[in-house]
Amino acid sequence: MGFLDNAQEMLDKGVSAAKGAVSGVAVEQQAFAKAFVRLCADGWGQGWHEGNGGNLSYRLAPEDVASCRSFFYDNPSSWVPLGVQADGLRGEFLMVTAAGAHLRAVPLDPDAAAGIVEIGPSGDAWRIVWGFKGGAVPTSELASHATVHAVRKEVTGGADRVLYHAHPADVVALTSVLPPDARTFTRALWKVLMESMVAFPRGIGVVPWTVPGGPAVAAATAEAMRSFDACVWAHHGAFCPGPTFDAAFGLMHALAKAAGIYASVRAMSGGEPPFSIPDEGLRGIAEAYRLPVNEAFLS
Ligand code: 2HA
Ligand code: ZN
Repeated sequence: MGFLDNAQEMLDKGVSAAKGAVSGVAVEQQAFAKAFVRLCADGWGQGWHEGNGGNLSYRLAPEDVASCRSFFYDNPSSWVPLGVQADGLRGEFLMVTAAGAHLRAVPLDPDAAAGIVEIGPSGDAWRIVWGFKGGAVPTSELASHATVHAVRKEVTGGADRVLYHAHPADVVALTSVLPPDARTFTRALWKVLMESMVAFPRGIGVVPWTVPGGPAVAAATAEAMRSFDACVWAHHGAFCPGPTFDAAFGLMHALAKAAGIYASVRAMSGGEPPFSIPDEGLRGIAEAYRLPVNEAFLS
């Protein structure tokens, strides 16, 4: 065997050793879990997560499942009914925050304040395969997360993996001023801040007041998420999806900022903004940035 053959063999061995090492990285140290934790810390920093407010989920990619599987519990929990039918999620794995967990605690104890559930082969049940230490269970909004993940997986061809629920104060405040109507809400935000159109060109859906946690809010949110970029729950908060944690967080941030600007303009002027981006200006932004704009909301 010549020197080069030997070098190649050593290289191959090195590569397979490195692959082995990657599959041995603890769940908390894997890239998706670190990004999950970072979003929780960032959301807390924004003031969007009073007490146990808000929750987060991530649909694991096949490579994430492969690199986590050796850390999954030998004996997963028993199957628990999801309360909704999420056919598109059969056999998928979701990392989600725990019910009652404070998002600020996720960076301290990711395997107690969050965990991974497997969705059963019938799409109507879940079981814990990692995390949720100390008797924790998934977020009370798991039904909404699962239903919306199934819809976003379908409408984005599998691209969307993150779903973020937060309680930004100005977004919630707006739902006590504007009617629970997607067109009114979207146009109000588009017209006071140029970036709004760029961040949510398809618009913001609004679910009128509904008791959270059950199948009714899950169905209404999933319906809104079929066509809109994000969804607001009246007198409660917002749901933002995305292909990455940064995208979902950025969308929530843009929505919160636009709502804050609209709220301060109304406070300053005592009513509807006296000056704002005209309808032809909205169309101009959509054209300049080639945005998949919701034409029905342009005028
Ligand atoms: O997890 O935000 O909607 C607490 C909530 C419920
Ligand atoms: Zn909430």
